[in-house]
Amino acid sequence: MANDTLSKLEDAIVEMKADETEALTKEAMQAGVSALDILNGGLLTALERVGVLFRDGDYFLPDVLMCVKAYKNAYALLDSELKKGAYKSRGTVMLGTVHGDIHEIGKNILLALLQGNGYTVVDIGVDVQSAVFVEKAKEFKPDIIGMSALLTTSMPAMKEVVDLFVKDGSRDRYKIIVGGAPVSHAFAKEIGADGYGEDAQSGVELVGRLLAG
Ligand code: B12
Repeated sequence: MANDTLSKLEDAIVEMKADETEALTKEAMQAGVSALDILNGGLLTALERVGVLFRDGDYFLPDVLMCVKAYKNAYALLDSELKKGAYKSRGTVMLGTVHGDIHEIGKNILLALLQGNGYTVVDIGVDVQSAVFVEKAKEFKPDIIGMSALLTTSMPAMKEVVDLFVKDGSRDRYKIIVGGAPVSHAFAKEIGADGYGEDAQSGVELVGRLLAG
């Protein structure tokens, strides 16, 4: 029954039925499915399918935007659940999507899970100029800085940010982590980042490990 609702929800996102996703999400929540399971088993699986349709030329950008709208209607109901957790800040994480890149869904999921796990999160947005990461770090004094990139063309900006911290002399004050579909462990190492998370849950675990020293 719950699985059936999740697969209907997945289909509704892929089929751009924004008006149906809210009701289906509520239905799954009422059936006792956790927000994280709805996210992983309905919303993210839908976006994966949308990605394949887009890559194969079956969907165009306006279609993807309609799917994202349908996704957002569902996600809005899960957001506050994902952020619920014991509060007493375990540390501050600053997150941003690098310059040239406006993809924000992954960053926002990581943000919600980090908040739900008791971290204070500062979101500096998308398409963030490299120098702005350094400026904002001085302002917010995070323990960890997380960068997201979804485009192979925006990945070099991650190295630019790390290099700017080195040039500024403040590299050792922060742990820097990276993520996003095209990013990898090897890339993180190559650019001098302190870690890579392949999904939001691994990101939360990575933050925990880095803060534990
Ligand atoms: C939705 C989407 C869009 C939306 C974005 C809406 C928004 N508000 O974010 C719109 C329509 C705007 C868009 C635009 C474009 N897109 Co687009 N988009 C996608 C799509 C379908 C889904 C991305 C997504 O949100 N995935 C779901 C999230 C949850 O996954 P995620 O971001 O990877 O995040 C997870 C992990 O990676 C990790 N994570 C992410 N960040 C971080 C950070 C840290 C620190 C850590 C630890 C972990 C972590 O945790 C997350 C949760 O598990 C992908 C295809 C795909 N399947 O990936 C294409 C895709 C990323 N887009 C692509 C392209 C080419 C574009 C455009 C250039 C298209 C165009 N011709 O204009 C533009 C670029 C605009 C720009 N300058 O950024 C390509 C990229 C190809 C490449 N390798 O470079 C893809 C792969 C599609 C494809 N198959 O060709 N896009």
